Amino acid sequence: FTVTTFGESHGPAIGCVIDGCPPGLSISAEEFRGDLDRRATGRSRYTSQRHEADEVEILSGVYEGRTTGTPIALLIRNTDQRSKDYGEIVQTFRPGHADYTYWQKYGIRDPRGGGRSSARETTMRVAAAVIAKKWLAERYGVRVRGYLAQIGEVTPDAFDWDAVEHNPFFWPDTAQVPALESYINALRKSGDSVGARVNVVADGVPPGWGEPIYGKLDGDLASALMSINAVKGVEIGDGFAAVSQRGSQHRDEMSMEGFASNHAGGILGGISSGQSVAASIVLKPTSSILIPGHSVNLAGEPTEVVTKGRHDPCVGIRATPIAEAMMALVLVDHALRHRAQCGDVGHVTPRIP
Ligand code: EPS
Repeated sequence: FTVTTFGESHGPAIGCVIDGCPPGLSISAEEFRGDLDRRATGRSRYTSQRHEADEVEILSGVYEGRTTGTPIALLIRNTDQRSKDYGEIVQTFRPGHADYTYWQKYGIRDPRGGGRSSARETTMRVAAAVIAKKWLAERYGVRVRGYLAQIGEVTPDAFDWDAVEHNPFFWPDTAQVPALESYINALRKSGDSVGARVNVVADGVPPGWGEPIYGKLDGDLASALMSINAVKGVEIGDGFAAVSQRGSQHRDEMSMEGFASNHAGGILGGISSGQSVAASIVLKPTSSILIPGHSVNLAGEPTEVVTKGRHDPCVGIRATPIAEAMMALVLVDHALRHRAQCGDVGHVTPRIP
């Protein structure tokens, strides 16, 4: 199950091609709406105010509402792009942006804003993962869910999965939502941005997914999650907190009633243990801010950059569905690989619940 995407933020369209999806899965264009809306800009006051319809067209790989096993091509036309020359932006390297590295690599500046480096690209990952999530749920009962676990210095006081889908922050504590609203409003007024942490968990993953060395489940997850725009850190299970733990604390003891804890994040030796697969990502504060910053221009002269436009004060707010998508895409690929090599799971004992 592989996905490639194409398109630029300010081009005519974005899209993806999914290879290796099993045949027979029922899917319709309407089913993409939920997750695409969760990720989209302009759906609340606390994200970028670019208004995109994000309507999916299924171009191939689906016949009479079912996947055929052939490549699935999905397309979303950009409807609120600004294709005109970005003028000032194209002459300078915005600090913290990919402008400078793209220039050093390709020697070409796409005059249409962030182009391929824009988080707009993540739309197609979320679209592809709608199919992955559905197959994982139907075939194995796997559910992939995420939430915002920290924004700036604020962490949740309480945790409730039900709260997560009922506020624009994917925040697990409803009581804190008004405070978060004020926090983001003040941040926007100050012209600055802030980082965030997103946790993502897959329940129902059977033991056995992942490879021992090349293609470890945690290795592939780390790579997939790190590939999300603005991600600067990835943790599996306890992650970096393990530095101060003892072995007696970190190892997850077992009995036939189950695992006593899940410090490992559901992965041992690169292979799923049957526990929930848990990962965490940190997204940097958005680089597009109204506070002037020093940089250089194409002529090599010093310059000051202020990035105006329709930007997110915290890109992490919209990252929850993206993190879920990347985890689902890794899991579906490993599910198929495991099935191909070992057949279906569940034939060895003892099996810890
Ligand atoms: C983004 C900048 C903004 C966001 C965009 C991500 O776009 P624009 O170039 O239009 O100002 O709106 O996000 C999306 C369009 C999207 O669908 O996620 C960036 O620099 O990453």
